[in-house]
Amino acid sequence: MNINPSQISSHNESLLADHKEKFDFLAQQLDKSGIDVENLIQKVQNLQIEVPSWALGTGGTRFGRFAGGGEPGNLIQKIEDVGVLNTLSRACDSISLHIPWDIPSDANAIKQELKTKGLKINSVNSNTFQDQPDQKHSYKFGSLCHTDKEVRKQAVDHNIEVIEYGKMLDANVLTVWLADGSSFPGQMDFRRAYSNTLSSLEEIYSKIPNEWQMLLEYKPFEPAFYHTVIPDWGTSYSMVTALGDKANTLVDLGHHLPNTNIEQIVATLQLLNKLGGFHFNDSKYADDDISVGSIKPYALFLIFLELVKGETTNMEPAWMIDASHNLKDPLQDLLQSLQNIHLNYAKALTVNLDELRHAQESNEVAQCQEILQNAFQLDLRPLVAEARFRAGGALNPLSAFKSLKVRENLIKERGTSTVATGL
Ligand SMILES: [Mn+2]
Repeated sequence: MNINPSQISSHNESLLADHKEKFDFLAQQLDKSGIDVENLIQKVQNLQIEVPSWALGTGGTRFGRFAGGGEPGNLIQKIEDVGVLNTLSRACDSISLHIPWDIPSDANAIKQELKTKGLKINSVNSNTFQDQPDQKHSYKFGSLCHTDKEVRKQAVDHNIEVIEYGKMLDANVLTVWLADGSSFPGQMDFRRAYSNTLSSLEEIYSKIPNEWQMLLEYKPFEPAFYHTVIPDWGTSYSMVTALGDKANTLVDLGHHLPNTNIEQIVATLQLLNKLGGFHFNDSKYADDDISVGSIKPYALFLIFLELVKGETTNMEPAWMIDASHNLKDPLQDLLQSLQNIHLNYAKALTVNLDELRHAQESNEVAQCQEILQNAFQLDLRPLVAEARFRAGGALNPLSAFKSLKVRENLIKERGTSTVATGL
């Protein structure tokens, strides 16, 4: 399905007068506080978030999956869906692939489709957390950490194959997330598991092209319930530091124990110049993978504040949503997530960092809190809508999605019983 500019224009027309009134008022207020509105709009427009191929279909829980209709059944259709999202939101100009779920059978056709839709592929993800039908060795007891050298070699070879696919599609990031770990004390030797994993990663790292990054994601538990080989940022940091300059840590918001201070982790990794990537989602209890900003919006704002402070460092992290949905239409959900990312980024940008620093240096604790909460409680929705509108997007992507009957059209094209590959 394609949405053409005239459909977006007619959607915008009905909302424009109301929007202008709200935006003009907000712009005046921001201007009075010394905020450069045009610069803010530009920065919001520049923040593009990658959409992972696996977020386009209905996810499930370990108890069940309730698929919707019109889900993308192949890579071309997944690219089409990200095209629809980007046309509406102007916030996601790239798609992340998961190998083997998205093996490109015809790389040139994929590149052509990406070009037509104005999209690109930044990151490719390996998968050694499940067995594929034609696979010789099982990952039941781990992959890169496995006790058997042959299993480790198979997992290393898979990652190298993923790099090759990525090269064919002009990607520049390999993301490695491992399910490796143990569920019972004594099951695995911590030190040997760490050493085996690092040696395997070194072999993969040796094949990373010069202009690429290799990102190492951490997670404290699940699917392993006693120990995970790379449970936290410190372990990931120790490994990427040992690997070299092209290896960096990836922070997935859901990969922390409850109440972890993620903004501090972001600040520390950025200070150490090792924050390579970001997976946005939200959670209440564990790795819930629900919509960005739906549970803890203030935490999201505080994370963005640290990211904004680190903008002066030379490394631009790879931004991606990593979510999976069982209840909402996955495309509607992604539109909400993209909106919340832009909104909290914009709020963080309004913080006067000099003023904050002054309040911090003079230990004016109440003032520090006022500065942060004044920014967080600003309603910047008209500004984010203006940024999107000027970039050719919809003033209200979610209502445009509904009024243009996107899901109904996708069901008409693809049927009701489609299942997105990999899910
Ligand atoms: Mn992730």
